Amino acid sequence: YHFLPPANWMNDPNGLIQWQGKYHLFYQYNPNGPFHGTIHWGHTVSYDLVHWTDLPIAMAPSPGGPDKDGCFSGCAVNNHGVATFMYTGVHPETQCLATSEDGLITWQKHPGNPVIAAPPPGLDTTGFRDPFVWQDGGIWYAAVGSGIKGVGGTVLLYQSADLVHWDYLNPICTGRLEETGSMWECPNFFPLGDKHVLLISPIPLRKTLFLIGAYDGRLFTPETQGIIDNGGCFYAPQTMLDDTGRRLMWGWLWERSSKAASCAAGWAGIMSLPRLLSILPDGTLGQQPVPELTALRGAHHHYSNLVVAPGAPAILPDPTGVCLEIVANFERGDALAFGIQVCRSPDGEEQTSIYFDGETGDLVVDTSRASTDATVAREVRRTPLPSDQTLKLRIFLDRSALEVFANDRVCLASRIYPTRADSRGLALFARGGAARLSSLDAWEMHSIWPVGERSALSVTQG
Ligand code: DQQ
Repeated sequence: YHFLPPANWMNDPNGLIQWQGKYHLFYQYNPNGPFHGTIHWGHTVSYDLVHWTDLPIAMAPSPGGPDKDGCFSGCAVNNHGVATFMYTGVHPETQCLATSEDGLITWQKHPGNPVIAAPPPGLDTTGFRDPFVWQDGGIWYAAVGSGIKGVGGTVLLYQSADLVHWDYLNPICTGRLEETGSMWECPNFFPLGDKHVLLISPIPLRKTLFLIGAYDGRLFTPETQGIIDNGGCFYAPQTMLDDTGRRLMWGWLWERSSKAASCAAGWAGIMSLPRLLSILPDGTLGQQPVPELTALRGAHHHYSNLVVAPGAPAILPDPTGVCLEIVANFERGDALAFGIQVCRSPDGEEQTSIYFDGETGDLVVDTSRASTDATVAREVRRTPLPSDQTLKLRIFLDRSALEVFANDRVCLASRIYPTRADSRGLALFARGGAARLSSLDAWEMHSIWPVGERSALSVTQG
């Protein structure tokens, strides 16, 4: 029930926009294989943020053009009724425009491309890509991902009256090389509540950060900072403001298996579920799955008021499966750690553990026993979870994609690759004392694809 293309390679979400009511999701796509290369923009559309319809490829590299070696990441805006992409051409990195006049299906490259031909003169940059554009007071602004050699990642601010002619203003914000890396990919910059938020995907961190702070129209001063998702596979997110004023975010869930495994499967990369962003009372970033996803709930199973004793995990008779949503409310009691295992084989040889570690105060996803395949990533990932005595887990298991939300604030996304056909069970466990499960609701999830379509995918990995 996660979006992915019918075949081949996908990476970053691009060009998110709601257009005449429908949500359009474009994405970095290689139609020539399940590996990064010959980057096009794939395209899919949804009425409800849940079900997606594949549309033809939106953009391909133009031989001889500034994007001849790839149409890299960028965004979409509504320019007085004209749908417009701003994106990066590579070798060298430049910023380009494309527009559509047929409802976002076909795209015409701007004859004046590139519209920004080089980074600002005098700046020794480590990269120059992934424009994120917004309008304020009738003026267009673009934030372009970059870095200054020897200094750190940065976001360069430009302004324009018409999206075609751009003036460089200044770096909005610059990080320290030792802390936040040398190059900030895929910036997103937007107001949220009474703050501004900057999302960055820094090289070489292989994770995405949020910075929350104040913006004076030229400079952004961060006040708080954190990791958006420390699960180890969530990268290059993009956000959009929808017609109801919600700030929605999708990220790329990259593979944690080998290139050979992707080639054998014929595809690589999954889009995260759409997440709703907010500023929490303590000033950090809140993330929740969008409410629309409840439309996928099928057969329902319910448990309440169970004591989870320390020792051997308590196996739940139902449901079993690999496409589930689970909402579990726990009270900690005197347990040191407590949570749920998913994709558990009856003998426990394969299992993925999701739990609260009361000793460190972390939400943990432990995939170290998720698979007997030694070629896939298997590890313990954690994120701080400010908690009183209660834990609300909201788990979206979708074959190899696992997204765990806790207490409506943090999320860990993982990729898991169980090998056994019977790794389908659920179990509850506690360590060091007993916890209490106040309630658990689990749903077998519907597919988002019409019956009979995309059946080729279901017989391969994931
Ligand atoms: N992916 C794109 C770049 C971006 C990177 C290339 C982030 O534009 O910087 O496919 O994953």
